[in-house]
Amino acid sequence: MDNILSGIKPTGKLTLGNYIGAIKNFARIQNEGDTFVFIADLHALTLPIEPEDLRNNSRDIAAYYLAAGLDPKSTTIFLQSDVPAHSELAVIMQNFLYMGELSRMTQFKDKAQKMDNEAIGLGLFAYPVLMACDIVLYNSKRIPVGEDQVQHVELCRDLVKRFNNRYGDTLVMPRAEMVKVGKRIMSLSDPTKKMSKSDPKGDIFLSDDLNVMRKKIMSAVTDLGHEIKYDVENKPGISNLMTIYSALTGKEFAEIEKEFEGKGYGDFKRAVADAVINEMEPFKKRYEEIISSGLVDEVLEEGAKKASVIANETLARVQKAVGLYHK
Ligand code: ATP
Ligand code: LTN
Repeated sequence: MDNILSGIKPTGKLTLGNYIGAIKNFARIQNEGDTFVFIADLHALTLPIEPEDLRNNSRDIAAYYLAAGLDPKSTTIFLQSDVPAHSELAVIMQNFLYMGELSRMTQFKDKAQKMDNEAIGLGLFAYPVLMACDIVLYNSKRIPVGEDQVQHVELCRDLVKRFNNRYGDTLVMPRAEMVKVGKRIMSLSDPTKKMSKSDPKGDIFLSDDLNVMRKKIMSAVTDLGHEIKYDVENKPGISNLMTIYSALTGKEFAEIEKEFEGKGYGDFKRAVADAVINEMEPFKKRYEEIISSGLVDEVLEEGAKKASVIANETLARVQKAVGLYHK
């Protein structure tokens, strides 16, 4: 069975995009291999963040993982910063990814573009180096992510190839995989933009009250016309709502089109809101119970211990391969 690994950076409140594109899927596939799901807290430091927010966001993500059904018995859940091998490996691997390719990363270009050139940290530029280390440390073959992260996994593949060519078969080749429906949930206020926790316009947050979620869906931007039809080009708003509805109910697009034949946007939005609330109500309840139970600390402590074993093995293998003395 192939090792599976993914992570989320605790930069803000999680969105319905994170839930559909990532978390819900992690829980679905966790028993298909040795699964590692972590909180990329070191990655969250690549943009300015208050210490208190970073701490709270990290704990929140762990609780959401558990609430979504990730089972600590089958999935190793941990904090990236609790496993020092990530940072140690990054210092080695930064020599095998190049400035040219790092500067072509879409995520870097997008984030850097919004910043003053003088204040872009080296960590933001080197983000994919650390991410590649996250992946290779666990001999991971399957990397479930949303569409925006595929480019980073591709770069990790380049690194693995380069490293193995130079030093022999040391690292396992990973591959990104995405959910069939929902790999890129769009903003409800601008369905041409990704729903993103760092650009919260048009987001549904997992922490929103259920009635706020309903309101946001009812006022989502829709398109000209009145037909419920999947057509991303001409009907980006309705197509996005159909994607959310399909991801949560398991219904195919054709089935949804049939269900709402002759009905209007209002009827459809009500059904989408019901589907979201159906899913979120028990999920949020579990989250509340977990947050107040003390379970998070326990799970993270156990997870870091388990993760360290395999991470340290890989680190030692790499140190030896490159010729670091005494290893
Ligand atoms: P940020 O805005 O801080 O860059 P984000 O909301 O894009 O964050 P990440 O932490 O980058 O979230 O993503 C966590 C996981 O959720 C990744 O696998 C990412 O691809 C996925 N994801 C994020 N946004 C969406 C979305 N709108 N639709 C589907 N998947 C998503
Ligand atoms: N960059 C990812 C978070 C992340 C990740 C990883 C995902 C960090 N390391 C390794 C998959 C594998 C993000 O922004 N979601």
